[in-house]
Amino acid sequence: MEDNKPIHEQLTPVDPNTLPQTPKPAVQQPAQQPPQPQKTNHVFSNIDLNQDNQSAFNIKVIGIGGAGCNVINHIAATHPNIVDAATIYALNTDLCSLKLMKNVPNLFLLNKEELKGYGSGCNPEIGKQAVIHDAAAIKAELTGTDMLFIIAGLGKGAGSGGAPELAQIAKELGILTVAIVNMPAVACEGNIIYNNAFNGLQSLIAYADSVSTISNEKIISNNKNISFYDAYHLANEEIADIIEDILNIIFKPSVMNIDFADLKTFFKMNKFFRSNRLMIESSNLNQVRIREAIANRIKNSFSDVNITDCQHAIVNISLSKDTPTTILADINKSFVEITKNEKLTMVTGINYNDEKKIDISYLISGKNYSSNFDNAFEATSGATDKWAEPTIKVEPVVDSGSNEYDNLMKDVEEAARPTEDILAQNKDDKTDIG
Ligand SMILES: Nc1nc2c(ncn2[C@@H]2O[C@H](COP(=O)(O)OP(=O)(O)OP(=O)(O)O)[C@@H](O)[C@H]2O)c(=O)[nH]1
Ligand SMILES: [Mg+2]
Repeated sequence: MEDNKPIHEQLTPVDPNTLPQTPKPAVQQPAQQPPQPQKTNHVFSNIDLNQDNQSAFNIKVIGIGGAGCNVINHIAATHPNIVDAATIYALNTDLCSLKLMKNVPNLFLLNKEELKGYGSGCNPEIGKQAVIHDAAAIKAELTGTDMLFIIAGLGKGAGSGGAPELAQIAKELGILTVAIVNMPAVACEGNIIYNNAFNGLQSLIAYADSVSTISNEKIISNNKNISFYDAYHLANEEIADIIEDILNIIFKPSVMNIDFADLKTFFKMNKFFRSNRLMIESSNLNQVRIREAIANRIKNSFSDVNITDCQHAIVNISLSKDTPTTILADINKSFVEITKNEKLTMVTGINYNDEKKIDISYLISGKNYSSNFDNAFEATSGATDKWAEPTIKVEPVVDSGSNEYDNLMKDVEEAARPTEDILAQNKDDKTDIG
């Protein structure tokens, strides 16, 4: 009997196609996702690292007057880093001075129409009027500039009168303006030149954000028997180095970076500054050695800006990779001791070098300038740990209320022919100056 078959044999095989189909669960469609970024190519960046420096910042260096032009000529010949980073200009009322320029692309003869390239005859008023005459062209050229360096020797016409006018134009355009000027040696050039320089400096500090003075007198007394050529060469080199160090801060990235904004704050807050660079061997470093090195560099620099009690320092340091971290505190302590200001703010930039040395370039603020540099930086008892109070001297060498001053001013008026006379005379002169 069929029924006696074991159960499993009673079952007839079933064709699976005949079985009713259980509905398959609907395949879950993924929710609509926003397109996924492609990890491999995506970058979040809005800068172009290949952009050249000049287009990142618009920086100009203008030399005005004979000394200013000489510095620009020196920069063109010896400081390619400055030429790469900034546009350089030589401006003068004196055509002969401009003819001496080599590889300075921008040469501008001030008030060419009326002065005819004859110069300003030691008369600052002529220098001033020459810039005013060409103010529209200068303004157009300076528009869009981020930072302007004005370089001049103060004491005669074009520089003393023209540099403050340039600074005024730059100020109106909102340009960060830094002037580096040579002050004359009274012993070599006399009181008239010194008074012109003093008045020029007073006008300049009214408009420029910050000014550094380089003293020709200090160069001469620091280097007895130096030749005239070498003295001016040293001054020109010191000015070029200051510009190069500032441009390095703007353009050279560091691991601990100081930037354009730090510089802007520094220059906006401080009417005077001085700047130098120095190198210290990195072996056997200690705070005394560091302070001695910085103090000596300050003492030997040609600036006569008084830094006692100053508020700010910007210090850019390149050090070997094994330099201990204590170096920063040592440098800070050194500046505090030298300036005698415990509240000194030091903004520091750090980079590395592969040599056993520490390169330091610093900008240090000054409240004033002191023509009496010997007193200002005379160390007491032969050591540089104590500093004598400087004699601050921001006044004409002759007291402005005295008879001596009145006589001096008469001399000045006689020595410097009045502007109108020169302009009138030049008007009749038909010399073609090209
Ligand atoms: N360091 C340095 N200082 C200079 C140089 N030439 C002149 N000086 C100084 O700068 C002062 C001004 O001189 P100049 O720049 O020649 O005068 P200027 O502005 O051209 O004036 P004018 O010739 O009257 O238009 C002088 O009294 C010197 O003390 C130079 O080549 N280098
Ligand atoms: Mg001149």
